Amino acid sequence: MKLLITGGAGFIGSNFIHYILKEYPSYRIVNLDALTYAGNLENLKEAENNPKYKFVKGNICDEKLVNELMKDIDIVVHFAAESHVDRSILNSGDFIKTNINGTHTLLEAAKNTGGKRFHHISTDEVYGSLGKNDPAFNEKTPYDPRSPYSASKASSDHLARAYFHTYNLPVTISNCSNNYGPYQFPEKLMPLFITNLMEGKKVPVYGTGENVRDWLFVEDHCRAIDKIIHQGKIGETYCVGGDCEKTNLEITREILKMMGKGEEAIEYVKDRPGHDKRYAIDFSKIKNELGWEPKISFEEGIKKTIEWYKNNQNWWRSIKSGNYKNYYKKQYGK
Ligand code: NAD
Ligand code: TDX
Repeated sequence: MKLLITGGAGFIGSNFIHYILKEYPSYRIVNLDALTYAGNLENLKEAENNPKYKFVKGNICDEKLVNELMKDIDIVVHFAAESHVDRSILNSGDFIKTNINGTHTLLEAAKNTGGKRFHHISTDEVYGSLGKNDPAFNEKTPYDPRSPYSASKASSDHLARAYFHTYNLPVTISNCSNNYGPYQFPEKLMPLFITNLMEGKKVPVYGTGENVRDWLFVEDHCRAIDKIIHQGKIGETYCVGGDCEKTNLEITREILKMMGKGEEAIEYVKDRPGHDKRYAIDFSKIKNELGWEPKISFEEGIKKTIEWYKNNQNWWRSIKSGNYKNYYKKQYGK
């Protein structure tokens, strides 16, 4: 089995590559990543010398490159995206290019090279924002994206589904809730707060901190994707979640407690424009049909995550200082 993994130098993609190399040592992996600000080859140091793993620096919008790579693979697992909501609010151009045009380029290439198996990684944010007592999102929830990021991901989901219906492309889609764990770029809530506290800085809570997210440890997400690419039904969508709804303040206080800090480390800042109130996922479909459910409790996951950031200070300090961008040059001489 040969996998084309897009965006494998990012947070979830790199965790997935480590997962596959460990669980399926006979599989071959090609990692296509443009190394945007979010791509970091240091995430893949341990894979670099594995003969089953190959890195290709390139853009998923590059039709020629994508067509060439697609010829020789069995399945695409498509992670590459612009992924940060706040950046999409400041400047959405790259979100449209990568998340919509990039996904379209990959789908076209998969169609034109004999109909390659295609798994599209998406987010719960396409379903919009829930009220306090609304039932959790499921696969039938109507789309209602509310940020440029979620609108671009919603478009890519529609394209993926359209390629299944129109061209019989063997597509599956997963819509997952907030991930956390090792290698997450320190712009997202958990790694930003953990690393700020290690640097003696405050943590910026947006608004009143009452927004709710459903948290899933990244390794559990990798296991869900494993189930879907091996046993998932073609044409289907699977919602993946952590059964772990928490307000941002609850998360913040848990991190403060575990890091021996008090409330004075919180700085309440201006709210995110259009800030979605609550996300929650009903994952009964993947549980009943594929036997997946999260294994790692929040207590265990957050402990592992904080430990990882404590033990890998070079990793995040080199990101915060900007030095991580030299790694590619050092390794590949370009
Ligand atoms: P990330 O921002 O950490 O990584 C994205 C990766 O994609 C980077 O390595 C980047 O270099 C690469 N990339 C960006 N544009 C590219 C392009 N045009 N061509 C090639 N490579 C490009 O993102 P992440 O958090 O790992 O998210 C991965 C996927 O999972 C995304 O599709 C995201 O929408 C989805 N998702 C994320 C979460 C979450 O909590 N992080 C939850 C649900 C779904
Ligand atoms: O500094 C901060 N302060 C703060 O209060 C940051 C960065 C975030 N927040 C809040 C905003 C959200 O309510 O914390 C919550 C989580 O924020 P992010 O980490 O930016 O994640 P979110 O916007 O929920 O989106 C994430 O989950 C779904 C990923 O970034 C997306 O890629 C994924 O699709």
